[in-house]
Order: sequence, then structure tokens, then C-alpha cells
Amino acid sequence: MTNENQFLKNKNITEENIRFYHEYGYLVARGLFDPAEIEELKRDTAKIFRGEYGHTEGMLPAIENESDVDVLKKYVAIHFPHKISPVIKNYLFHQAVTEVLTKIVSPNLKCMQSMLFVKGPGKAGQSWHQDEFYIPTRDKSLIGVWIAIDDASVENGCLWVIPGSQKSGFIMPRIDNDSKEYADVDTVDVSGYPEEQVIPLEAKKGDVVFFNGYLLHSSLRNKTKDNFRTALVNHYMSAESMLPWDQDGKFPLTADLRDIVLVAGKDPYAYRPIADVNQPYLRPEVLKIVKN
Ligand SMILES: O=C(O)CCC(=O)C(=O)O
Repeated sequence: MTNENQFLKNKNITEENIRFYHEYGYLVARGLFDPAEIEELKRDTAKIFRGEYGHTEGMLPAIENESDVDVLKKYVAIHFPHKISPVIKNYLFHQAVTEVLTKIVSPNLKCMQSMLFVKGPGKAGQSWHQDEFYIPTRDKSLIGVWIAIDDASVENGCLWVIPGSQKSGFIMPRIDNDSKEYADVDTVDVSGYPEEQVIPLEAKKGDVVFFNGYLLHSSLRNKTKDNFRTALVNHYMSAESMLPWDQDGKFPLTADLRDIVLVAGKDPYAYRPIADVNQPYLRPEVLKIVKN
């Protein structure tokens, strides 16, 4: 995709960017996080997986003098790191990110999920999916904010997207996955899309990809020998929409899961208390089918 409107200019979102987002379902902001912010996130990643914010089930005991690389090699990702790390929590409110989100999602904005991928050498990618399959909003406002903490290339497993695939506005059925590229046992079948419409979004550390909750996306296995592909992905939606999210059956279905962080504007449901039900957990290396 050669359309320049996919890129923010000077970190500011323009009318052309907004139109591009609605047409194609994603935007790229080069260098939205500065080197000091990336360094802070990098240090925090090691701290989280070393268990310095507390033990998360499945974390292996720290070995004396173990290097960060050796620690991080053992994991794929942690979900909800913002629940334990004040650094990650703080970055949910990143000003330049919020600026973009309030223009393309809503002036009233809430975050319900963070995920920190380390994806070391050899680790599998995520099969084709739409995030609203997992996190259903009422107004199709879900958006992923994918922050590159390391350079992400085709070789180490960057994001792939199908621009415009969000436009159908429906959730596509899933079939068995037999590709070794992916950790998942199922996937959306994307063979109906022309090959040239399926594109990688390579990124340098500090770049941010914004993508719509209906956009088909995936990532391949990290095929490098010594290269991590660290990325923080935070998910946001309009505060106006309720969030009937049962976490793939983990919690009883409620009309509106209130385990959210209000990031901008007003919360129309502020009369209902905020919940704290999600706990950080390690992403397993192989993922099971979660829904039919
Ligand atoms: O970063 C990746 O490898 C996949 C991220 C993803 O699929 C998501 O955030 O929904």
C-alpha cells in the first residue's frame, strides 16, 4: 500500500489520515514514542518478566545473574501488564496516542486491555483474526494501539494486515489452522483476498500502528536467531459503548464489563463502580479455540 495518507505527518493526525483510517482500517505513526520512552518500556519489560512487580502464575523462578535476554526468551507475552506496572499504566494515557484516538474513535475513550509481547527467536505468531471477535463492543469502536518497542520486520514477525477488510463490518468465521507460523489452532480463512492486498507493516522501535477492531491482521513466527520483537498493544474503545466481554468464557457475561480505565473525556456510566477482575496472565505458547 503506497498511499502516503496511512502515515501521520510530524506526529499530527490530518483529515486525510482520518479518511484513510475509515477506508482502510489502520494508520501508522512513525516515531510517536521517543527513544527515552522506548528505553523506559524496554527496562520495564525486563522488570515485569523478572517478576519484580510480583509473581504471575507460570513465571519461572529467577536464576541468579540470569541476563534479561535469557529471562525474556522463556515467554511470549503477558496480558494486562498495566494491572501491575505503573509505567505501562501511565503509557495508556500517552498524549500523542490519545490525540489520535480522540479524533478517530471518540472524545470519550476507555481502555480495557493491554498486552506486552516479547516474541523472542523462534516464537510463533498470531493467526488471522479480528479483535472484536474477542472483545465485542456495541458500536464497533474497538481499536488496537500497537507500539513497537523493538524494530519489527517480516523476518522477526511484524504485523500483517488486509487493508479495507474492516469495511464489511461483520465477524468472519474461523477454520482450523494448520500453519506452523501461528500459535493458534484456528484462523480466519483469508484465501479469498487477493495476495497483493495482504501486506506487512514493518516498524521501527517507537512507531505506532493504530488498527480497527474489525481489521483482519496476523503476525508470523519470529524466524531470527537472536532478535526479539517486543511490542506493547493497548486496546481502547469509545466510553459511550458498553462492553459485553466475558473474556472467552472466563467470567460470567455481563452487559458491561467495568474493568476499564477512562483515558479521555467523560464516562457516561460513571455511576457504576469500576471493577478489578482481570489479572495479568502469561500467554500460552499454543492457543486453543475459544469460541465456535
Ligand atoms: O503483535 C502481534 O504479534 C499480534 C498482535 C495482535 O494480533 C493483536 O494485538 O490483536
